Amino acid sequence: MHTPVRRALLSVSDKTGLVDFAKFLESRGVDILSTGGTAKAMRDAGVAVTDVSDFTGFPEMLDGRVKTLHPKVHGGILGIRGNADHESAMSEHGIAPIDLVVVNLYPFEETVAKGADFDTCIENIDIGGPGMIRAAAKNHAAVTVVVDPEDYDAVKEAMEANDGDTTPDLRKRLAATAYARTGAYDAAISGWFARQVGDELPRRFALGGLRKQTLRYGENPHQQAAFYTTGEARPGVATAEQVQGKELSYNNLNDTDAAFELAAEFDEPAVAIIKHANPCGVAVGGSIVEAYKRALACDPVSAFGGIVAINRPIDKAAAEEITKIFTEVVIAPDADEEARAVFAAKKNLRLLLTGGMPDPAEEGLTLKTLSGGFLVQSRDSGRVTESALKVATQRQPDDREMRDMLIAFRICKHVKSNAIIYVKDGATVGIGAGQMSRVDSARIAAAKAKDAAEAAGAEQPATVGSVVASDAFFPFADGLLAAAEAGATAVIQPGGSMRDDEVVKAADEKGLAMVMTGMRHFRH
Ligand code: 93A
Repeated sequence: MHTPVRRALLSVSDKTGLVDFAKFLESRGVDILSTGGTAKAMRDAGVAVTDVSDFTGFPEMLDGRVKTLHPKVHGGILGIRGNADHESAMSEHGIAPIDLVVVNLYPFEETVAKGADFDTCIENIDIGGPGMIRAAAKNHAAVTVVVDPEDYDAVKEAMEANDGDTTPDLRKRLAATAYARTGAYDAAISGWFARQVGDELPRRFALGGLRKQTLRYGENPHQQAAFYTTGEARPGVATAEQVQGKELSYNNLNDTDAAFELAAEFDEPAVAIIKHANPCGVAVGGSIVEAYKRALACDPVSAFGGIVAINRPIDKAAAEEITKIFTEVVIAPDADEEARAVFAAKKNLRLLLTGGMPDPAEEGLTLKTLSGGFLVQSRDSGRVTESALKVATQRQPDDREMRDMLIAFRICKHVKSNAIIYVKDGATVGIGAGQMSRVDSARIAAAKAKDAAEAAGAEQPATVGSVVASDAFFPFADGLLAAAEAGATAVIQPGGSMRDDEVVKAADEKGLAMVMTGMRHFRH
């Protein structure tokens, strides 16, 4: 059935592209209905508009809370075309069909993000808009619904190509977009309400996202993938500006996020180099170029093709050092002109600038899917301070050991379990990640340190005289003994194993200092 668009209702908060689109509709002889601010914007541009209040014979009222909530609007959208009963009811009640609904919603998410007060947030909950969007999408057989200005062109093209009509396929695609929008909108409202009463994990958990980017593929080329943003304002991969370089891949995004969140853990200048979502080198303190060199020295073989995150603006010296080896992505809050010029010579290197660092202690949720559902937990913002540590051994750690242990334990949080981290003078010197047994992680970290020492022509591995952190307790003494053998002098671990006594005894026998954090940092 040919159903050209004859009447459209436009009611938009985001007025991007509105006037152009309205002029197009007018040029095709479409009657335009509209609400207060939207009508004014079009009239100011010389477009002829009928106010919805004239169409319904009912004024906008209650401070705009009731504008379009009227049977003449909803009947005009929902009535089934070609259905004799619907058509006779519509004509009996003077309801004219509405064929195109262009609505975008009160900016609830932006209002919350701006830190508006409770009442302002409440007033920004759009009721009439979602009602019209959902009605139009339901009646997509005859009605076209547009919720994003970026879809105006698709509607325009379809109407031009189809003598004023749109196509069923386009209407279905726009209906899918419409329900995704109202779903995400309600998810934002629901999450906000739950947070008002401290209920971050409510019985019903809604989630919404906006596709930021369609990715070439997922973790592997045979998987499809896209990057969705939730609108959270946290500085990071979702909000960063990509200054140069090829498009980011799925794995790039995942690794870059891991790298940046790790660099954000430290107040002092810090550099993290990431491969496959695990760090292969982290260094804290000094200038960023020094920190980069020390992070790189931990495992220069793995760092090739890695992701570098820095918690300070990048200068020329650091940029020159970073570009000496192949690096996939660099992420930092900023880069000065000279540093940008150095990176610009490496066309493929992706440079992401975030404008700031996220607060590592900020509350928030993380999510993981599994078959048939998803797991939600609060972000691991746990931190141990020196005063919370309990020394379990006869020997007390010295100041240098204490500083390095705290750095090592903080890094643990960002390493796949089982994690064993050796740190010396603020830099990792051995990282064991993702092993099924803790003792293997301890051995792998030490073996990698040995390899790095041999490659650098050093007399002994850098683990000699280091400290070691374990993300969870040592279930047996073997992991600790492996660390002692590698030359570690102090150990930081949560404690709490059935065999803590055995582990403490082994540490005492080896003359190690060991502290218990009482906090675990699993990451699976
Ligand atoms: O307060 S509402 O929920 N009540 C309504 O009846 C209603 N109808 C449309 N908000 C309503 N709208 C929204 O007004 C639209 O979704 C749109 O975001 C906004 C456009 O208002 P104006 O045309 O005055 O700028």
